Amino acid sequence: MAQPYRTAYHFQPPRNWINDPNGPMIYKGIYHLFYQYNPEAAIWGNLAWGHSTSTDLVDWTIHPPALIPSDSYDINGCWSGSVTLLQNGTPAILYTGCDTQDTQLQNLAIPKDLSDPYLIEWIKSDHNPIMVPNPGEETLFRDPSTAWLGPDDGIWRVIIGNEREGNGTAILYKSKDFIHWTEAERPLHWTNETRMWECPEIFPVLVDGTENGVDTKVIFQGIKYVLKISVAGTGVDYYTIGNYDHENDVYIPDDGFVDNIESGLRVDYGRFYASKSFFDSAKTRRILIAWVDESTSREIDIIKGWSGLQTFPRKIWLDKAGKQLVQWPVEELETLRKNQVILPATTLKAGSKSEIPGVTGAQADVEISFSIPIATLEQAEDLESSWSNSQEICRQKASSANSTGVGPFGLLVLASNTIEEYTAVFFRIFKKNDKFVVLMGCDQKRSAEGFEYDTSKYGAFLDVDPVTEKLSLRTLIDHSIVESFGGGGKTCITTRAYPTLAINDNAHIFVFNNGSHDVEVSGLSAWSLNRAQIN
Ligand code: DQQ
Repeated sequence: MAQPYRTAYHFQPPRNWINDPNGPMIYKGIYHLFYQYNPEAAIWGNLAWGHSTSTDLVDWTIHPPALIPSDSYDINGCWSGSVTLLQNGTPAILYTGCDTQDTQLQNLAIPKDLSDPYLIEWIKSDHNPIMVPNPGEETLFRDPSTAWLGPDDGIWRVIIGNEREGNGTAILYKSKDFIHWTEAERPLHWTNETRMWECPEIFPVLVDGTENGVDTKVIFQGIKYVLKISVAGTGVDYYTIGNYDHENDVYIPDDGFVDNIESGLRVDYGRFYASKSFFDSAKTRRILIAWVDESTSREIDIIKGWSGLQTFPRKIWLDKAGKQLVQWPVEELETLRKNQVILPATTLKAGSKSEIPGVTGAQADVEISFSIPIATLEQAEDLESSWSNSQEICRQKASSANSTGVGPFGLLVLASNTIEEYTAVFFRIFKKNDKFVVLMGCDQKRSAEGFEYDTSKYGAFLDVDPVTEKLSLRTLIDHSIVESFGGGGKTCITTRAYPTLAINDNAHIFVFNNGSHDVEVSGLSAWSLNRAQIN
């Protein structure tokens, strides 16, 4: 069967279902990616830890699953978890197992042979389960994080996703030996703004203005912390930036950061969930990977025989202003680039569209930047005070033609020859109290000609001042996934698209301006991308 939606450089196994990334790490120079995997079907169930390794985060070798349901404490599924590198460098997996009653239990596994850099075989601890839920929380107790050591006491800490009395909670457990764990007096953090937290993570970030990452284990001055949570049932990963009070073992978000789905910061404003990060000691960076699910139906997944992708790995760091994370595809992606197309700076007329020629539109990497003259900015529409929610503005205003204002302008990707089909990634500029507000969006209304698989419109504000800065956009296109990075990675939107015309060689990329004012394209580079080796 033709498989136009399989990806060329986004990780996916040859067949079957995948979801959350689990326990990514680097060990003896080899990157390991585990993931929720159903070895038997293209639907969720029978969950094992699929396992792949790579030397460059681009090409991947698929190994047998590292964990499969086998014992009373995980017979109904080996669910999500994380890897911790113990003091002697031994990787230890903490994961959630489901028993026959679907009670969620935390378990430990370690490699059988530490001299094997591929860590093919894993042994489950005889002590399993090593953490059991409190009464009433049997199905609200999952996804252990990477553990970290207290600075003075040599005691391990780990957080587990939980809902307590209706509140999203990261419960804290402590252990001296990584085997015997007890629940701490208080959770690391909780909120009454959301329900169940899945896949919680806390990790340090530097405030020195560099893009370097730090090990989860390292604790010293000059560090801030990020708490990332995935809110069950919402498909949203969001995060706050704050401090970690080591004396009381609690996390405190900085002023202005909210544990709130409506107005909190999202890791990505599109289709993106259960992200997990790790410290890459080989390149002193922190890398984040997330699950991007299908937006087609279960029936279609079964027919095509697979479901789910992982994002391309992203480097993440704290923005200089300390107000948000910045994300950027790891530099190794650039080894796939070929046939660079550079277009000179040009005026993009109101109402115009022009093709970026010479690029394989189904497998591409595009970097474009715009500059908007101040006289044009002055023409921007006013941002109505009722429009505080960027997703809502995007739903209302989207990327349609004949707009009155500055934008939408940007890229039409996975576009058919005559543009009846396309996915629009765009900017729109609004005026608010003498300042300008930039909205970044992705509009899928026309992504699949003849079908209504997914007509979502995603949107988010981008913290860039168009008076003093260029508006940059980088978009990765890979057959059925589009990952976009605005403002150098300050706002990210990932989407899935299932074109019926813009398939393989029939996929095109256009630059467009549907606003009523001209804008300047100040730079454009695009590359065709080679296929990664994923087998
Ligand atoms: N997926 C896993 C759970 C986790 C959820 C099960 C998040 O451990 O809470 O496949 O997508």
